Amino acid sequence: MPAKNHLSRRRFLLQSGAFSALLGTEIVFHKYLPPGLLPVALAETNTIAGKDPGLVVLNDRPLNAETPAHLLDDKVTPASRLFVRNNGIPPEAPDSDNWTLTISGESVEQEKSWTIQQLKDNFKHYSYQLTIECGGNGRAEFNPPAKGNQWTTGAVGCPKWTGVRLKDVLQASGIKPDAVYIGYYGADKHLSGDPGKFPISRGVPIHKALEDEALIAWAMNDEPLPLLNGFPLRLVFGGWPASTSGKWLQKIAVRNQIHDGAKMTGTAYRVPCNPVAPGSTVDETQMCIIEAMPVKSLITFPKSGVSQALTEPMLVRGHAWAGDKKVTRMQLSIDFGQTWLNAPLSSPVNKNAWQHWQHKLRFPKPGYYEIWAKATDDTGVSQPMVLPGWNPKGYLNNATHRIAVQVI
Ligand SMILES: Nc1nc2c(c(=O)[nH]1)N[C@H]1C(S)=C(S)[C@@H](COP(=O)(O)O)O[C@H]1N2
Ligand SMILES: [Mo]
Repeated sequence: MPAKNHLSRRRFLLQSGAFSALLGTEIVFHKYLPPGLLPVALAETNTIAGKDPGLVVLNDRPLNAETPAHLLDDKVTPASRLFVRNNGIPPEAPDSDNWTLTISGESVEQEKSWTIQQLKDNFKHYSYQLTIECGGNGRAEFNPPAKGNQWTTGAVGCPKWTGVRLKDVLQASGIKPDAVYIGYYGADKHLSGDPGKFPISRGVPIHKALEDEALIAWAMNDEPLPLLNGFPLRLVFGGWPASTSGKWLQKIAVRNQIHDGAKMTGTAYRVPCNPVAPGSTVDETQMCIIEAMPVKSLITFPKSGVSQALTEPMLVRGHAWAGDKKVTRMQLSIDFGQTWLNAPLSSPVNKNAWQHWQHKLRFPKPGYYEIWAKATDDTGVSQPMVLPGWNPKGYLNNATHRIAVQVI
């Protein structure tokens, strides 16, 4: 359902006079506020439990909210600043003590269920910082437009996750040699209310599932997962479309074929195998499943629109990531891409973690500038300056991030 519903609910609150309470202060000229007009302060904030008020709600049923770039400045994304992407209705109050994870499917020797305590007791714990990014991050810029949440740049984050290795748990159930894929099932409900339907059930090829960094996680930044991010248990596959990182995880099926759950088929999370003209209709047989995400970066400091004194150098910083690869070069431009400066770049703390870069910039004279940021991965592939290949669902937009600067 579109975001306007969300707004109309807020308008209702306004009519009932509750807005002053939400703002925490009196709206002095309340009687002159045109009916239906949202106080700016409220339009710019949200009231999602446990989330930073700066997250921007794109849809309220299901809930989808993204994080403005300047709120992603932390090296380790705080739970309060990790985006939320829901396809269905999350479980209301999951009972973590009695939660079970079942490993099943045609390619395991033996179906097995584990409580979270059993997972904690039977397997070694690992913590990794893993970047998760929605495959549709950046969708808003595609033209012709693609349906779906109009993510700008904020459906990405890199918290520290703790749990057990998926491979250890799979091996304890015995994986048959014909295993090719895993598929997850979560406890969220389909929007239709039909209990027979899953809102989403995706997965990854077995080689990704068996990597050291593929986790069944119960913690984010040493705290239990936030409910909206999958409490009490979720999968985390860093560097791949975050749609593979199943939340409210109840079951993993080890498959002897490519998993065919909800949103694995048709055009969902697929792009044309070969480039197509914008607006084309693409035959399903010509669509390929998205695997590792492409190289990308964000400027997280300063905030776009900042004023900068000409006499001072300006500190600019952010993160860069490249799916399963490493970022090897980070470049900045203040002249719309005519010339580029190399910015020092850190190594990732572990595979699939984003890297950090920073640089001090000087400007030749007062006026309007844009800072463009471009990352290059270890195979020499760089971010495109404008939009990458158009695709029907608007996935994989890794165009350079730009911010505006006023030099005075
Ligand atoms: N069970 C379940 N898992 C899910 C989803 C969902 O709707 N239900 N959404 C997926 C998608 S599309 C994304 S981008 C990520 C978002 O993770 P986050 O909400 O923790 O940021 O979760 C994935 N896992
Ligand atoms: Mo997603």
